[in-house]
Amino acid sequence: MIRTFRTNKIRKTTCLSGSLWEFSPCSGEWKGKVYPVAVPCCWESLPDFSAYRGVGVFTKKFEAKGTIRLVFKGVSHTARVCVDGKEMGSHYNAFTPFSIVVKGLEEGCHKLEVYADNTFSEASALHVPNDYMSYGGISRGVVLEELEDAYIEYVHAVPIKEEDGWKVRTAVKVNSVSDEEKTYKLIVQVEGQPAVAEEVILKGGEDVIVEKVISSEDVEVWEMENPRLYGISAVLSAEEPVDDLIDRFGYREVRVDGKDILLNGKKIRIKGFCRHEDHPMYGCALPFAAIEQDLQIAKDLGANAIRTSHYPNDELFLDLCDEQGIWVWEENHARGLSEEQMRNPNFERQAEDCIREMITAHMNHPSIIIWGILNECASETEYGYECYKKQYELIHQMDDSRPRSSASCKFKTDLCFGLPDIVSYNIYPEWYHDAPTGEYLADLYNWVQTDSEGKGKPFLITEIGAGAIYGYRTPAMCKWSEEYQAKALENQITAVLGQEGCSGIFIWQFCDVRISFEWFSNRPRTMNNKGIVDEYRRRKLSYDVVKRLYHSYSDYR
Ligand code: ADA
Repeated sequence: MIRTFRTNKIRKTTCLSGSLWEFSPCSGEWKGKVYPVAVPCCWESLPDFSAYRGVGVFTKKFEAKGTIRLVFKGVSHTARVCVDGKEMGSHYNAFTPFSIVVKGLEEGCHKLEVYADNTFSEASALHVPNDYMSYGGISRGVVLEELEDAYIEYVHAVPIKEEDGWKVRTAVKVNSVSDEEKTYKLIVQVEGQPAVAEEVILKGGEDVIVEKVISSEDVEVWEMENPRLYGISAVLSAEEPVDDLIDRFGYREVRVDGKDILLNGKKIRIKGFCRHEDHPMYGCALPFAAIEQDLQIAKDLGANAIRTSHYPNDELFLDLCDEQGIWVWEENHARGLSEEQMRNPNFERQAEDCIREMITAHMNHPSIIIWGILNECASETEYGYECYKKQYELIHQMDDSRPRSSASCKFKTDLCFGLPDIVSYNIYPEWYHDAPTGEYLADLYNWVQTDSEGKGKPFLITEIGAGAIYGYRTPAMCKWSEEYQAKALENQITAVLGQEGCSGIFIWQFCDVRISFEWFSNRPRTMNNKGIVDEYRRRKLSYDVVKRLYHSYSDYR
């Protein structure tokens, strides 16, 4: 399963994931041995590979003829793709999609080999030993598309609210896969509105972006209480229809007004969780039902928002958030990189590629209300400042319809608060230090509002929490016990949601997650144990505390 709805009626697509492939490790004790595996999968889920770091090859046979496009929603973390033994392309980063066009295939059976690599080296600036696991494998869906001479890469729809009503800014990217110049008709239609037609002259091998602003009438806005989604379709025709693409979007406006974040004009109060894509049975390759179950649990807890810490998520998750009116902070991939790590020669390109791929793929999701970057990176140094600045500018160039932020842990030394639209902090009073949350937070907030360039901007707590080992209960209420975590969260949530001027909270974190075994810190079980549920989604004592508190605050301020 790739999306929760049908994306093509003309283009022929076959889902290559959701079936058995062959997997073989390229090094180690089991080198060359062939295992059947259900893709998507992380090889850590296979009994022989729970700690394999290296390269592994996934093989699948497919039938095709002519020009095809192979779409990969996520390969962890570096992919090299071969068809019939010939290398066709490569991609870095587990958490963003990519595609590869292969031309001139003879009719018949062909062999696809995907070499996935989860090793750490200078070549990988973002996947580094860290407080979450970098798994190996084809962790998201794979689709085979049969193409004619041109195809539609994306159809973007950005809702714009003006005094006289709603409009949609559309952009359709059409790519030629032929050697000849051809003329096409492109028809774009927003559900219920008149179709817009345009002639497109496409030179061989080139691409064009066709932009239009479409006025909309009788619009229902997308909001938590009524997450109304609209379809947008693009159809490309020559004498006959050649290709199409269907997507969804929502009419909603998110903007910052002084210290408030406004959604459709209402001041929101975020009651959220930071969530890693992680599961003990599936690694980061969560099946659809497991993703939906996480959302059910989050909603039961009274949450209205999820932060996709610390990378772009599977689109199935975003589809479900769109459908259920859940707000999303989506961020590019980076956690806790020092200035030295940001000086890795690959850092800038890999981080910017991640932003480009994230926004291009996820532009239409109404659930995404904030773009985040560079969680806890070197925002206290001059060099770090330049990196933050470039990345914020890149986001703004690609999408000026959403506010931007980044989760800082640099306290009063952060140099970057002049750059984002929202000031966000990760803080751990009552866990890494014992200061009472209320006093600690008030002091930080006052500093931001008086002495920093974040003055007058909205303020969010993007992480707060405490660790608890599932099942460890003691009347001593010491750290790592479920009792301590429950008490700490009670104090933390009450203080954050009671702080004047604060737009909300993302609890760290939804569930316990596996960390890279190479990363050593105060992490019993080689897990980050700050989940409200453990890795199997079993409730800790804090569950009822969070649920009571989250349900007691309204979604708007
Ligand atoms: C940081 C970081 C998280 C996690 C958390 C913790 O703030 O952003 O990824 O490591 O700390 O558990 O300490």
